[in-house]
Amino acid sequence: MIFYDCSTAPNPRRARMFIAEKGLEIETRDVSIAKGEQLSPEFTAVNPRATLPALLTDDGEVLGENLGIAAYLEAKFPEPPLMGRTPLEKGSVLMWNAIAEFQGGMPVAEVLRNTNPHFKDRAIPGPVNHAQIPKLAERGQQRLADYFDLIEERLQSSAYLASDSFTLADITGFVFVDFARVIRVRIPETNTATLAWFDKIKARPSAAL
Ligand SMILES: N[C@@H](CCC(=O)N[C@@H](CS)C(=O)NCC(=O)O)C(=O)O
Repeated sequence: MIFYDCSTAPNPRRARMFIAEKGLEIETRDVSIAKGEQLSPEFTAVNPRATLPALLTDDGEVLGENLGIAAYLEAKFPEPPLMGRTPLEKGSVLMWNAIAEFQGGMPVAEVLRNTNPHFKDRAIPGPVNHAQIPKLAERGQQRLADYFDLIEERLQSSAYLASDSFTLADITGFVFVDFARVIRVRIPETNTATLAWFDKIKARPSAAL
């Protein structure tokens, strides 16, 4: 297998953490988004969708979405389970993973990619260029505030996002909460359950990679 990573970006970090939590060592190639290498002919020959992470599997196929990569590795290396043990847990992991991605990660991306000049005409990742829409940044700030309320309520009664143990949903949640620093947003000081959850995950060796 070959893991295509980018050390500075949040989505590849999710896969990097998942691989580390599984205790796997996979040959890794770093693709620099800052240098635009994801759009190079060399990388689009690997992943035509021009996004990271990507995983070249043992079957010679390329998986280019976090959820696809995680599902593949979970099926191939079931221990430790990171996508739920029971039917209910499996459903809950995918539900909270989607919430963390679309209600947590997406608002951060909406703010960053629609305001930062570095992302001019690159408001959406992928091979096609898209213009920035600054109004989306305002909406993103509000959505992120709502998301912090939502996970605080959940974490007041649950040790982790999807269940009582650490899962893929916590990796996604942690990575995007941490990445919100790029738009100068932090966990509100009053959200004590979220702060405790964040510190607990930050202490895991996989979070330092
Ligand atoms: N839903 C995808 C998102 C992948 C994604 O958007 N990755 C970003 C890095 S965080 C990217 O490849 N950006 C390339 C670009 O900005 O051109 C996944 O989970 O893998």
